[in-house]
Amino acid sequence: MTEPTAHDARTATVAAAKAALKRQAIETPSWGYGNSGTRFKVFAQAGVPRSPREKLDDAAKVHEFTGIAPFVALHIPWDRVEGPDGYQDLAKYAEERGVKLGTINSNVFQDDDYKLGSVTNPDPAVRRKALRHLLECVDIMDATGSRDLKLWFSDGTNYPGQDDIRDRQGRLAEALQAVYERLGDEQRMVLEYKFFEPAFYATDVPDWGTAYAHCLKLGERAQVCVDTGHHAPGTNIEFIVALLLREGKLGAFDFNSRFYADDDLMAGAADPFQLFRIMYEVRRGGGLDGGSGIAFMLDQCHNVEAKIPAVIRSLMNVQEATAKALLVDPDALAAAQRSGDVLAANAVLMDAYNTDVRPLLAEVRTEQGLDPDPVAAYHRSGWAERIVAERADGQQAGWGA
Ligand code: PSV
Ligand code: MN
Repeated sequence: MTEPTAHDARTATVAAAKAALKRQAIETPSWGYGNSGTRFKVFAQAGVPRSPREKLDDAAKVHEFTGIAPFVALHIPWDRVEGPDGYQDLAKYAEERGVKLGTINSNVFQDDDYKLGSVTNPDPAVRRKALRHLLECVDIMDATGSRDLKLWFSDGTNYPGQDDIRDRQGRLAEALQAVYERLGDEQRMVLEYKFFEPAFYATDVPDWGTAYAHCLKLGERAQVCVDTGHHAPGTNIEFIVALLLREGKLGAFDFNSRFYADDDLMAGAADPFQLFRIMYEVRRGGGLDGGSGIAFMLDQCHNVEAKIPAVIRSLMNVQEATAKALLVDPDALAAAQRSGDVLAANAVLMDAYNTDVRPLLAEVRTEQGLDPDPVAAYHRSGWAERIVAERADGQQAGWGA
């Protein structure tokens, strides 16, 4: 038998990368299809959905052209539907269009009562109201068949002394415990952190450490959600990813890009190299293996760009970062690291990052019966023109700000 050559190793890496890329699934957010903006202005766009169903129609188109977006995340109350079977019917509607309802995102940040916080509010009546909403979200998960409940709290304080920081942690823990106890065996909660805004002095869940500490106490079905836009500039997000994966506590991603604040720009737009480094740590920690349990999701709004092509572009950016991460040669990297060859180790990563993976992804899509260029295929499809004509009347959906 002849020794395997470098060429054989490369062929095996590419084959494994293709298989992983074909398994990849990324949820798209219902709110990414609706109108959105900054606190200064929400710009309306022609053809924007007027209902949760129309958002699903758009999401289904995205999946049709990319093949990697089979789930759609809902945000309650932005996607509230009425009637005893409202959510079951919505789930059925989604399935008829080739997608499924995914993560249920709770919203305890857009009600006057929450001015001083939701689950950490000093007023027990407000805390009860917030908890009722979170439990209602689990009822909705039962109806939709969703696995994950996403929890993000805008809670925090603006001024030193405004409230007792320590007590607020206790109130938070109490609410999380109540939600955790309500979850079904197959359901999970993913706790998202964000270090600033709308509270600017002290945020109650500011970082991965706080989220991790709460999740650890709760148990296995409580996991941390990393929103890539929620860190201070310069934060090494891939380190957080590596650590959480190692501890079995990385439950979900909200992908987006951050230039200055929060999360409204396309994933991979601001810093594709950072996205690659994150995806490499995901791969290294087994997060790309089937059954890893990580919910990969976009959390973006498209304020000035066309929404559906922007969602498609974002998915392609995540896909490209993933493909590059999959091309890292683990044996060469490990050998360089073991021998302390700093430059060689760095070169292994950079070689993968600098590979043009677009031909590989075009091949993957062709093998899956998709158009190799999803954006062009979308533009050719006539969907954009159709929704502008059909959705001329009525109230466009927005994110409610
Ligand atoms: C908060 O900034 C956040 O990232 C949370 O995930 C919210 O639910 C989402 O944005 C709304 O877009
Ligand atoms: Mn988020």
